[in-house]
Amino acid sequence: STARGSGARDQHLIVVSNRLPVTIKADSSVPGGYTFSLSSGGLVSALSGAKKSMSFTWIGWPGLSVPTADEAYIAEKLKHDYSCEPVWLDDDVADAHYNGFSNSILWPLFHYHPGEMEFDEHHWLAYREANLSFAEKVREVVRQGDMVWVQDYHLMLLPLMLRTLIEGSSNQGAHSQRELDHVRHGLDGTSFLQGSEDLAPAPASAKIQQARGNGKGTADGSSRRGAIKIGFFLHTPFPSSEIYRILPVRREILLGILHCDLIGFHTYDYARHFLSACTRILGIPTMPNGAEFEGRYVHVGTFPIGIEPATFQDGLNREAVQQRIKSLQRRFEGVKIIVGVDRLDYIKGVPQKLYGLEQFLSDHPEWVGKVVLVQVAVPSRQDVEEYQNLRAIVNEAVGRINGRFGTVESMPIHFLHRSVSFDELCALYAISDACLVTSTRDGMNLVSYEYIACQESRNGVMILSEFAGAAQSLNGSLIVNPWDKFAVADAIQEALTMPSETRKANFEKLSRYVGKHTASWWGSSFVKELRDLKVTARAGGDG
Ligand code: GDG
Repeated sequence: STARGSGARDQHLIVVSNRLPVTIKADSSVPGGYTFSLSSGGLVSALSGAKKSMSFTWIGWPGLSVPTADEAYIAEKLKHDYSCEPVWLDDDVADAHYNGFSNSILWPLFHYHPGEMEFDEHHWLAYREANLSFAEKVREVVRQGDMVWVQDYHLMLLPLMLRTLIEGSSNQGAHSQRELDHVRHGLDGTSFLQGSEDLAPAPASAKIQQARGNGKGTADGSSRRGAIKIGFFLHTPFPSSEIYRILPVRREILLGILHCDLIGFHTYDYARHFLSACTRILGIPTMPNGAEFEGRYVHVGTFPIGIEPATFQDGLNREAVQQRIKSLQRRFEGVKIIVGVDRLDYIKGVPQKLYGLEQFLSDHPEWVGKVVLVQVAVPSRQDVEEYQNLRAIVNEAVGRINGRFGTVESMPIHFLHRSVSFDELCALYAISDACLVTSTRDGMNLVSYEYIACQESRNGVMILSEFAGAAQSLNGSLIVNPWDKFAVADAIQEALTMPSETRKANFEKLSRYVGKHTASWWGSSFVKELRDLKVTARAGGDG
């Protein structure tokens, strides 16, 4: 197990993400009543590298609610088998935190969809409450000298809460009323949340009530300062400050992460947007690599995430996948294949992709019947209204284009509104002549990396939106503006007719990049930078 041993204290890493990397399912046929399986994903593989060199604990929401009587059993299994610690959230808090504030406010805004943003004070209160539950779990687990690495937009208040709960108080059991008020009210004490007492009933948990009752004003503001290092990584874009400042709680969210020692983004642009938001909204001094905040230097850096290409190469080497590749090749003989793999999310620009294909087929009727788009559209966040609307738009476009260009023998679009197995995904990537990513905004976009990892023998063409973070790194792709359907159509034509020497030269550049900038490289470079940072002690400040 990678859990903290009782022997010599090595560096210990605590990773905090909204979801634990373990899928738990109720199953009455197994002893204990639940099955557990490790999820696959970028973060899991990114940390597998770090796991070897340090002990770690992973804190997150287990993704389900269970009868209270079962919580201890699940927690024990998670801790023992996966070094995980669950944060239990009430269903309504979990829903308002995840579907509400995270996915209906921060997600659209960070992806330049302010029109989709629905600000709701109840969601904001739930966001704070969920962040506080995470903070209390970290406080239980953390020890002096540990590093805490917070992941993503669901937990942007956590760094502030950790400093307050863990370092701001001399007594771990009780924190000052004033500090709690900071968390409950506007975090900077000046926002509209001053009046939050009067809002619709806050989903206040027993934990918060208890914490409020316990507040004895015991902080001395000094003894535990610098006790832990805190890092934060944002997996989405950070938008231009002109968009960001729409957020009613813009100050609170910035202050939330400014309590970190290191803040990471996928690209230099996102880091720059964050820093200029700090200057314009909070008026704090910034430099290209960080900001000064309350006597502490907050380092800001770019850490482009990647994949583990070996996982895909291993996939392709499996006999079952080779068989599947052969059978798909027979099925699509004489036909060029374009692949698309996206969560069905409005940021992925699936309608734009379809309009681009439609334009291509209408510009180049000679290709009708000779090219197909295989689009995997994984259902996502179906509890959020915008996602339901998107589904209707996409269904309509697929129907229209297939109706317009389809023949008795073939349809231009093979649309799968579901997920496919990892083996099927590898096979699909491998047989495709091009991959089309038309995100209107995307923090990075790992699908483009995965396609390249599967193109050793075919050297297919990567057509990539200029609005995906990956466009900054994947030199050798055809970069397009997805809003320009003529440009998308031209890129498809260029991809399908590109000479093999050009494809090979592009592939080699791309493959070198993907092979070097892996997920574990990302994870270890962030952790290393956090570990090596010299923390300048905060001035006595507000203690
Ligand atoms: C967020 C940011 C950033 C998809 N369909 C199937 C399937 N997938 C897998 C892909 C890929 C992953 O899901 C999607 O990753 P992306 O990076 O493309 O996009 P998001 O989910 O939006 O991720 C993004 C990322 O965080 C990391 O920081 O790059 O910008 O939005 O791995 O393979 N996997 C399987 N079947 C499917 O049907 N097995």
